Formats: sequence, structure tokens, C-alpha cells
Amino acid sequence: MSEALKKEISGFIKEKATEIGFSACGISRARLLEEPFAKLLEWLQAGKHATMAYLERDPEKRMDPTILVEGAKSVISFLYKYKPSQEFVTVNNYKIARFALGADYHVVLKQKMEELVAEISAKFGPFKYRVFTDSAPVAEKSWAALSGLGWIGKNSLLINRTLGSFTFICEIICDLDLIPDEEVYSGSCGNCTKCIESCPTSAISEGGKVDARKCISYHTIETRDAIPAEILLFATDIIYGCDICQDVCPFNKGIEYQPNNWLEPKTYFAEMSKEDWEQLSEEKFDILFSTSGIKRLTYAGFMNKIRSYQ
Ligand code: B12
Ligand code: SF4
Ligand code: SF4
Repeated sequence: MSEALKKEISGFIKEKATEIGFSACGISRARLLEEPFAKLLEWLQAGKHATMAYLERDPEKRMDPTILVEGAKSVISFLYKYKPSQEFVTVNNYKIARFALGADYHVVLKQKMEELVAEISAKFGPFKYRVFTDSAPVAEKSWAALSGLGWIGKNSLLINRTLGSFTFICEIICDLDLIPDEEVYSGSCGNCTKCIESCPTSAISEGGKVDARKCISYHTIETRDAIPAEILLFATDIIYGCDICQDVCPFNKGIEYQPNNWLEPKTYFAEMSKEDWEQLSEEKFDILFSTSGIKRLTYAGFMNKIRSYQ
């Protein structure tokens, strides 16, 4: 493929990504990520993944996109801002992290990437690809960082200077030979340590690693059990996910969030009282969460989180 054609396809992808609604798009060369691979193994060996056994399986797959898509040449990473434009008051009520208030991002973002693939193939012909978002072993933050989309902050999340960190990451791994954006991203957390100091359960280490065993997000999303007593002491009514280490981050201040149908909180979140949540029936759970990622927790799992506080 000529350099001119590579440039044309790469430019087309970025233009269409913006039209489809992605907040940012960057490209990197598909290859084994050696340094992040070593860091992942260290994290796993220390047991910081708690019971998330899927992270132990085939760690090399997570770090080498050519295992996931044969002949892969490029990883196209996308960011999608997800903080709702309108926040609702949660004083004296149970708390659910922002990313879970709208429709399930796994479903919506995959559709959007498929839409983009259809546009690319219509103009340049078919190619081999797979779309991912949190769904398979892909080191999403590392790929986004390598595509020039941000740096990995001390809270371990990808921070983009203009978009902050309330962004989903998703990617297309494909055999198109594109122009990579690889560059050293200039941002960094500097001397700030606000997230480390604010994490109620001290789950973040100085080196910016999160120990899932101590993380409220892990105990409310990844398990269906009651929240353990030692976590409950600090979780203050949190029943699904945790936003604390992002709320305190200076890079999340002053960012504009446009109304976005699929991300805006469903009205029932504002209408439900604490008592309503405690008395939620399975039938109502199925109706309320029919399009939400929360349904994966199952009714029993969700109620276990609420009952932990009673
Ligand atoms: C497992 C997981 C969790 C676990 C463990 C969290 C963790 N920090 O690892 C739990 C359940 C706790 C969790 C919680 C949350 N998660 Co989560 N999670 C994941 C998942 C599936 C894998 C992450 C992973 O690989 N961890 C392993 C450890 C070792 O990775 P790590 O600490 O980041 O270290 C690597 C990098 O930092 C890298 N690295 C460090 N510096 C540099 C520099 C460069 C240049 C490079 C290349 C690499 C690099 O090297 C390390 C080894 O790979 C990803 C999706 C995916 N497939 O990637 C989503 C993901 C990270 N989660 C996400 C979100 C939104 C959350 C929550 C905010 C949800 C919530 N509100 O409750 C919280 C935040 C908690 C936190 N502070 O991390 C988003 C983050 C988006 C973003 N902008 O960063 C992701 C990417 C999902 C998505 N597709 O959008 N999560
Ligand atoms: S998500 Fe909550 S518990 Fe987990 S590291 Fe961040 S502040 Fe700590
Ligand atoms: S709160 Fe400070 S240290 Fe933590 S991620 Fe944000 S800038 Fe980095």
C-alpha cells in the first residue's frame, strides 16, 4: 500500500470517527507490548487481580494483538466521553458510578465501531478486523496511550488533557497498514497525589497500581457477593462502581459534557428512594436494567450489595 493511500485511509477513519461521535481516535502499530506485559505479570503475581481469573488466562494475548487478529498491522483506539451532562442528587441514597447510569457501553460502542468499519470497507474495500471494548484480552489503556490519546495517571486510568478520564476506551484491531500516531505524550500527573490520598480503602499504591482486593469498584461490580465488612466501613452507600479517584482529579475539572441520549441517567435513578432500592423486586430489576450493564450482576448479586448496608 502506498504512503499516500495509508494517509488517506488513516485520515478518513479519524474524520468518520468524529462524525460517529467518538471523542478522540489514535492509531498505533500492532505488536507485542513488552514492558506493559512485564508489569501485568508482576501485578498478577502479587495477586492484585483478586478473583478476576480471566486476567490470568493467556496474558500474552492481552499484550499481542497479532494473536487476536491474524496478520494485524494496526490498533485503532477510540475514547468516548461518558460523564452525563446532568448529574442528579444522591444525598442519603445509594450511589451508582456514572458509567453505569445510561445504556450498556459494551453494546453501544461495538455498534459504533461496526458502523465505522462499514464506512471504511464501503470506500476502500473489505479488510480483516475485530472490535473490542472491555470484552476480550486487550490492554486498552496501553494502546490508547501509545496512540497519543493520553497518559496513564496515578489512579491507573488513561487521562487525556482535554477530555479528562471519564472516557470509555475501545479499539479496532485490523490488518490495514495505517499511519501510526505514536508519539511521547507530554502530559503527566506531576506532583499531584490526590487520588492516592482520597481513595477511602487505600487501594492505590504510590506507583499508581490498583489493588482490586481493596477497590470498592471491584467489590461492587466484579463479584455477586455481599460487600466485605472491611470495605463496607469506607464505601458509604456505594452499590455499583466507584468514581472517587476520578472526582478528585484536577484533569476532570471544567470539562463540558454534551447531552447524549444513550449516556444520560435513566429517570428512574432520580426517582428511586433508598427504601425503593431496598424493596426492589426481581421483576422491576429486569425492567429497570434491561439495557444497562448492571443486569450482569444479576438480581441476587445487586441485592447483596444493597443488603450489605442493612
Ligand atoms: C480489570 C479491570 C478493572 C479492575 C482492576 C483495575 C485496574 N486498575 O487494573 C477493577 C474492577 C478494579 C476496575 C475498576 C474500574 N474500571 Co476497569 N478495567 C479493567 C480491565 C478489564 C483491565 C485492566 C487491566 O489490564 N489491569 C491490569 C493492570 C496491571 O493494568 P494497569 O494497572 O493499568 O497497568 C498497566 C498500564 O498502566 C501499563 N502502563 C503504565 N504506564 C504506561 C505507559 C505507557 C506508555 C504504556 C504503553 C503502558 C503503561 O502497564 C501496565 C501493564 O499492562 C480494563 C479493560 C481492558 N480490557 O483493558 C477496564 C478499564 C481499565 N476500566 C475502566 C473503568 C472506567 C473503570 C472504573 C472507573 C469503573 C468505576 N467507575 O467503578 C474503575 C476504576 C478503578 C481504577 N482506579 O482503576 C476503563 C478505563 C477508561 C480510562 N479512561 O482509563 C477500562 C479501560 C474499560 C473501558 N473499555 O473503558 N477495572
Ligand atoms: S475506584 Fe474507588 S476504591 Fe477503587 S481505587 Fe478508585 S477511589 Fe479507590
Ligand atoms: S488525581 Fe492527581 S495523581 Fe491522581 S490521576 Fe489525577 S492528576 Fe494524577
